[in-house]
Amino acid sequence: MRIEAIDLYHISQMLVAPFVTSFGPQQQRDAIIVTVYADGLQGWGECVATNDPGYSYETVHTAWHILKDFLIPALLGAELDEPEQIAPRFRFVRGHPLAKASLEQAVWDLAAQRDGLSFAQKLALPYPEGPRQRVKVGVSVGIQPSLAETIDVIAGYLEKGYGRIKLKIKPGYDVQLARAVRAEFPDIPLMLDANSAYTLADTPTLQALDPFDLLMLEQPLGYEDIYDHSRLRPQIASPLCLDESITSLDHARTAVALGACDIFNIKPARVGGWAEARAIHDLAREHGMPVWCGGMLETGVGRAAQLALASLPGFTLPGDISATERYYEVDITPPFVLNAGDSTMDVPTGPGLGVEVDRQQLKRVTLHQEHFQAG
Ligand code: NPQ
Ligand code: MG
Repeated sequence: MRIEAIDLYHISQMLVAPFVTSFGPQQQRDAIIVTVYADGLQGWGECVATNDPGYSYETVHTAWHILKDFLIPALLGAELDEPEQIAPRFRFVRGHPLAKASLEQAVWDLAAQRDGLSFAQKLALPYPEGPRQRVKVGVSVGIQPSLAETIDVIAGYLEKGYGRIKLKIKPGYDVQLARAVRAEFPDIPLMLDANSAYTLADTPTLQALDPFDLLMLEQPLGYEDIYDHSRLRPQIASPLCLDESITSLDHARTAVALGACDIFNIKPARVGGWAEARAIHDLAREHGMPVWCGGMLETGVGRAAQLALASLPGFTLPGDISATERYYEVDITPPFVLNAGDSTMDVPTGPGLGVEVDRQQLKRVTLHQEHFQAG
């Protein structure tokens, strides 16, 4: 494949409800949609960087800069056979995994189309069992204005058929939240995500979550920390999951060696792409650790690729992948829906991502676009 041209679209969509985490509220979801053209085909990718450097240091603007000034020039005109060649080609740029992953996603889409495979089939080539056809999913609930509203919101999602609830917590909004939710819903699969809002000094608070039979506690400590998590883990009963601090296979190996966690949340964007995400999945599998696919409030373009990743055999826990209506009233792809009977979503089966982008809608939500052509 010769990479002939690339388009970037800075888009902005309203969320159906504000998404509040320990680092603040989000009402408007901006993202960058990427199109890569090669051999008469076009591949789509999504950069999940946000407006603020909260979850990651990357923002829509830093990602645009890194894409435009470094990654796109390194890709235009290149001859590539497989998407696994992208990460080595981008190694001259340190960090910026969210920017890198967006182009890698588009190249996976291209290569899968070329091979007449779905993204999931292409990713699952190393595994004799192939990809799953549907994947277990759950919903990630932001911090609500009150406990009563949290209970109502959870009840609404359970009614829609979601079989796993994740709640965001922060200091002062944790133990009483878990107690209230457990009192109302004694049996639901429930997990909490702190997005790095605590330190080891908060160990007593984190221990006070022990009685609530959590599926896991996600990223309680520093976003770059692995060592303190390894010290916390034997002191709490809740299985410990790392998100923010696993930004590469190297970090995942360190976490395994230190015994820092029981579970990985794998987000391809956070680790610089689907090849690295799959390698972390393989490492976890070798060590008998379950993994699940995290979410960044993706558009349908990103959601299709999340579903492909979650179809790999080691993704045994429900992912943060929800129906389109949980995020957007109208999206740039046809809506993804929940199979309410078993809290699953179907993995797209068409060639590549297997979703059609609605170009009219893309145009409507685009703030700024730029075209890059091989010289
Ligand atoms: C997590 N996501 O697992 C993240 C983090 C996150 C679905 O829980 C704007 C857009 C703000 C995406 C804040 C979920 C965000 C964001 C947090 C993602 O930690
Ligand atoms: Mg998280």
